[in-house]
Amino acid sequence: MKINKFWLIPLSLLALGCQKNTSTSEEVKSSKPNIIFVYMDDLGYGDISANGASTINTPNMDALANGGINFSNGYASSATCTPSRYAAFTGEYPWRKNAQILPGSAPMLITTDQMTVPKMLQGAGYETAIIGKWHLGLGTHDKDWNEHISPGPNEVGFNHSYIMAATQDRVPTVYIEDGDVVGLDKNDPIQIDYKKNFEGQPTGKDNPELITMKWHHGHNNTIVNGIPRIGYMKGGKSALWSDVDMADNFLDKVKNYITAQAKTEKPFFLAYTMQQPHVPRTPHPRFEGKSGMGPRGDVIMEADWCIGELMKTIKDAGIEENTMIIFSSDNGPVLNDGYYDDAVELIGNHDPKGGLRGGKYSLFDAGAHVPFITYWKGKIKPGKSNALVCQMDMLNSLAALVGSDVRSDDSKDVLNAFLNADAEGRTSLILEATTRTSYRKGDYVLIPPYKGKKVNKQVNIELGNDNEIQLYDLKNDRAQTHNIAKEKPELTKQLLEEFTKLRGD
Ligand code: NG6
Ligand code: CA
Repeated sequence: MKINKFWLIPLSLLALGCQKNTSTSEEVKSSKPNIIFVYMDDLGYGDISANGASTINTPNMDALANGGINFSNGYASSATCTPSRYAAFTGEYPWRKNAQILPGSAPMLITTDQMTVPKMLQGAGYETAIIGKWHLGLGTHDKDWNEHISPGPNEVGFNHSYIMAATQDRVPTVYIEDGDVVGLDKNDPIQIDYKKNFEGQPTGKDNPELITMKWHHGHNNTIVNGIPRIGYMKGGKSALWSDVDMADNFLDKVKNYITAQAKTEKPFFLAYTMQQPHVPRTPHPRFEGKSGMGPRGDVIMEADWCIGELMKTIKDAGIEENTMIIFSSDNGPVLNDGYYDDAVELIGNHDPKGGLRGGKYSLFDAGAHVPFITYWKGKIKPGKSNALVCQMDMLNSLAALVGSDVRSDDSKDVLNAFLNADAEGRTSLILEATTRTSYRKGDYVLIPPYKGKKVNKQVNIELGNDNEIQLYDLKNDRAQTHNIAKEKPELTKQLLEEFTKLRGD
């Protein structure tokens, strides 16, 4: 058969195009792309439509999932925020430090002599920043919020920080930029107390007439913007944030940072740590009522829009093909986390857990098994991966990527899995939920016996506690409905031994 010359050119172009799209891990190792870690707060595995959500639409998160690698076995280290963030940024298991949900007044958990992802990247020539939620403690025990607050993110590797100290439901309800409260009037100093109220200050508990969002459990201390919070705060009026503008505010800072950095020679690392869909869920009026699922659905749509804006910013700055994105969430989903906001009532058919068992706070899988996506236009070939990966692996994997020789014992170099959907991840992982730990090995997960209630009734989540040891085969039983510990005594024994050894108990 005669080859039609007409086809030769397009075919060779096609081949070139393919080549570009299928760079192997080897080719990109020791390259220094910009790295953006997009970290959601309490977003469940099933909350994005790319992972099966059908009543909620997340086109921009889906674009990352479908244009990058979407992991079906991606984990936070823990089922709550502080420990997960600790592991993600330090590459160390959080239970080594007994990391637990911190009050807004807590001193910083990461010590200034510890290695962190941003510090490692600084060493490799990166400019680094965090914009959004912090929740790893700030300063020391007796810090003064009206003075420069240190140590903070800037002392553990971030050249720039624009953060909220803890969570949206905890005081202080102010932004802190590079260690200083933004917009503070020194004549109206901030006072914070997590134990007792300041005299004469209204609270959610005593002044229901002043609140616009009703508390369900906890969250009945100082009222800010009509929302009763955790902890007591006095003063700082000119610095108080506006809840409905929080997403736009963080996004604005993110846009400015990226646009400015793109003009420099240096690569950058940006942790964009979003506050959604953690409580209190306060969508900007543009998104109010948009999901039909109440504020929880609305803020997920708002966050999705923010991610669309983030991608536009990257494209406009001309750095789309030189920017790697890692998208994930700090822990699994919860509906009622302390306020009446219709999350339970309007959930309909939506399953934030995506078929997993448990949720936030739980040792069952939905606690830490979260959306996990790596995206890098032109470098990462789109695909679905079932490799086991954890946010804690960022340290060793990104070090391998940028040619740094920093490594930690707990973090694993899963760079190949980050870049290639067919590559393998880690073989095992210890998971944590409110001080308890479990052991995932391959497709099995072992949960040792724990005393304590089986269900947290306030949030209506199964916690994973049982008097019996539990073993599940997630490959054949993703929903953890069948405890096979008795059917597989040898395997149970072997995993328990491994787990005990790894925990060092
Ligand atoms: C809990 C809060 C919850 C949430 C959580 C932290 C109560 C009763 N519950 O203590 O609302 O703030 O802490 O969430 O106060 S996390 O995502 O930052 O871990
Ligand atoms: Ca969280």
